[in-house]
Amino acid sequence: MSSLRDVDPEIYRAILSETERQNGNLELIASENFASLAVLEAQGSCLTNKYAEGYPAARWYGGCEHVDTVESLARERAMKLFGAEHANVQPHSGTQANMAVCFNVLKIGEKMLAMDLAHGGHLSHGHPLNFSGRYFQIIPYGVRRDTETIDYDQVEHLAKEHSPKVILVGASAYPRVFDFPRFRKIADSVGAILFVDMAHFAGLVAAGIHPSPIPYAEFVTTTTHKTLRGPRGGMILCRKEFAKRLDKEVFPGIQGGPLMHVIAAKAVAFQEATTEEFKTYQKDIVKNCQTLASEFSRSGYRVVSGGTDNHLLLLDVSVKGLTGKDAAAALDRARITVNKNLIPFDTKSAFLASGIRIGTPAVTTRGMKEAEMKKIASLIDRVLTSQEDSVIQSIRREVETLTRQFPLYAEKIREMRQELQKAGA
Ligand code: DSN
Repeated sequence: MSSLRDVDPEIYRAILSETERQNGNLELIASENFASLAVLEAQGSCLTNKYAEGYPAARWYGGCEHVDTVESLARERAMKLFGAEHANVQPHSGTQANMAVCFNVLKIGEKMLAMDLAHGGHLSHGHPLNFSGRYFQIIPYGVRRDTETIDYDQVEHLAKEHSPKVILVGASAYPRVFDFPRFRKIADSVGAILFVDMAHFAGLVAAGIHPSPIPYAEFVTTTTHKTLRGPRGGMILCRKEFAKRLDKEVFPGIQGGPLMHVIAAKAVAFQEATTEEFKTYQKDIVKNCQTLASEFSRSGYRVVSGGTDNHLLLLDVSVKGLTGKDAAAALDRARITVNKNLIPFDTKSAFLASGIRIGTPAVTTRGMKEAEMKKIASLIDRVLTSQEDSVIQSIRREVETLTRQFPLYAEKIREMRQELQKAGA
C-alpha cells in the first residue's frame, strides 16, 4: 500500500490499525469472515473505474467487453454452485437483494410473513424503520417457548389467517436448520411465494452441510461475505421464469451502476467455494460451533435452543447477572469480538439484550479447531465471570498469544518476508 501511504497517511494508518485489530482479536461475530487474498485483489482492482449499467451484452456504456466476461463468469459460477436457474450478482448488499425481491413480487401494503426480529429475524425482514416494514404489511412468526425452534404450527396458522402474498424464511440469529419442505407446503396451502434469505448459511448450503432452499423457493437471496467468505455484497437466485422481471427490478429498479470490482471478487469466491478445502472448512465451522456450545453448556450457561446446527450460537448471559450489552463490552476489552443479541422472549430491550451471538466462520478461517474452541469458551467464561481489570488484561494477553499462533494471510506475510530478505532489507 505504498501509494496509499504517500497520498493519504491518515487513511493508511487507519487501515494498518484495522489490519492489526483483525489479526490480534478473536473475531466471533457470526456474520463476519476473512476473505482470501485473491478476493481482496479482485475487489481492489481497476474494475472499480468502470460504469456498466445494464447486463452482459446489453450495457448502456461502451468498453464493457471485459466486465461482461467478469459478470458472466460470476453468474455462471453462482448458478452452478447453488444449482440455480438464474443468478443476479449485482445487488450491492443483502438488504438491496431483499428489496429487489420484495418490490418485484409485492405491491405497497401487501402482506408478508417473516421471522420476528425479536426471535432472530433480520432488519430487512420487516423492521418498522426499514423499507420492508414501512412499505409492506409484515406478519411476524417466531419460535416456540419450550424448544426455541421455529413454531411451524404458528406459521401455518398465521398463513391461513392472513393469506400473505409472500412467506420469507431466514434469520440473522437462528442456530438451527430451516425446514424448507414444511415452509413450501405451508406456502402452497395458501398460494404464497416462498422467499428464502440464506445470507447467514449460504456457505453451508454451497458445501452441502445445510439443506438447500433452491428446490423449494421461488426466490433465494444471500450476502456473499458471511459463511460464503467472499466480498461484502448481495446476490439473488431464482427460477428462469422470474429472471427477466427480477433483473429489471435490480437495474434500473433499485440500483444504478453495478460494482464491477465487487462482482469480480464474488466470482472468485464462488470459484473458491467449489473446492474440497472449502467443504472441509464449512464442516469445521459447524464442528467448532458445536464444540463451543457444549463447552458453554458444561460451564452452566444456557445455550438458546440447547445447541446449534450451524455457524452460530446464542448465549444467554443473564445467568451471570449480565446484559448482552455489558457482556459484549467486557469481551471487547479482552480483544474478543461478539455482539449483544436479543434471545427469544427476552425481557430486556434490544439496546440491552440478555444474550450474545457467537459465530465461528472467522476463527475457523484462521485454522482454529476443537482445542482452540475449548480455550475460547474458557476465556469467554472467565471474562463473563469476572470483569475485573486485572482479569481482563490477563485474558487479553492470552488472546494475543492465541491469535499470533493463527496469523491472518500468513502465506502473504511469509512471501513478503522472503522478498524483503532477498532484497537484503
Ligand atoms: N447485520 C448482519 C448480521 O450481523 O447478522 C446481517 O446482515
